Amino acid sequence: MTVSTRFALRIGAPLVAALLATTAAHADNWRYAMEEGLEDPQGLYATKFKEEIEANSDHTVQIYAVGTLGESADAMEQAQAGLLQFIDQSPGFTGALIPEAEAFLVPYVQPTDPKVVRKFFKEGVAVNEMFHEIYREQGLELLSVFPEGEMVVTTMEEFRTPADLEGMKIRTMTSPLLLETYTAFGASPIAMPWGELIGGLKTKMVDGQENPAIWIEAYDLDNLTNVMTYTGHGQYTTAVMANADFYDGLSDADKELVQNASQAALDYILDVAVELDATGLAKIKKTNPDYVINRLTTEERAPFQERAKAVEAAFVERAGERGAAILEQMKADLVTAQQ
Ligand code: 6CS
Repeated sequence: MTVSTRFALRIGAPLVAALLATTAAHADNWRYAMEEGLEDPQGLYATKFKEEIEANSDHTVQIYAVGTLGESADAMEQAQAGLLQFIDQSPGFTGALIPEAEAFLVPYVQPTDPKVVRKFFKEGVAVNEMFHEIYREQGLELLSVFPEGEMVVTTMEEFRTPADLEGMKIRTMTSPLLLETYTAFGASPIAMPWGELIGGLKTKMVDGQENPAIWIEAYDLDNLTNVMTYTGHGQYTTAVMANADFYDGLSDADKELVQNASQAALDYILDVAVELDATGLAKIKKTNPDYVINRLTTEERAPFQERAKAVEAAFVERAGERGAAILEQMKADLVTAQQ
């Protein structure tokens, strides 16, 4: 007879069941860090995730917004060390750690048409099936990947050709592929964390940057530059992860809770992301009527697309066969999503 059976016989089965139930319902406070504020896309996702967890369990979720735990790279170290249970970090930063994540940054592979974006992220094979194992290798359980809007370049001067970009210092996030992209596009890129960008624009350390319209409007980047240009080269993508050891240590019920909350938050953000993109642009037009908004024509995009081939080659060189397979699948997913 095992110790637990003897113990159960002594104190009675109902009491044992009650004790086990208490243990199972043990309430934890889970820490969740993100790169944005509560009103921004990452904040809307995180709030929905928190609501779902708290409505369906005794656990609580504490959200740490941008700036509260350092820069993106600092938060990632804390998540990998298990000090944070959840983290939202974008491939624009994760690419420095996981080269395959830079697939989301390769120019002219991501969808920009709002009708296509939802399908690409919701049903795409690459997004939903090919990254899980890769993030696991870095101690991360990938939960959701979602878009925040088309990438737009804001600069002091107008540009329509790679030659126009010559000499312009463009700030990028810290994934190496972004430096390669803007070098290929003709500019002089400088990688820096988010916390340095506004100061960098004010002191003229950089002349421009790229981000989606919702973010440009929310953080006043339009008032620090003169022109915004739609080049059609990318979609701002972000990803939510859990610390893998923490996730593996959860009960089956809590794993299901986390997966369900992630799914609900993903469905929600996929519905609002496209709307947010349009809202950001409309607000810029209203509050900053003199701001120049250019959209490159198909002909004007062609030389940038041509130069993007070298960026793709740099991606494959770093991310290897696995990266190449992801990129091919993304291209196929794009075609499927466009149908
Ligand atoms: O440019 C950046 O660094 C930031 N852009 C967005 C849209 N979200 C967070 C990130 O840090």
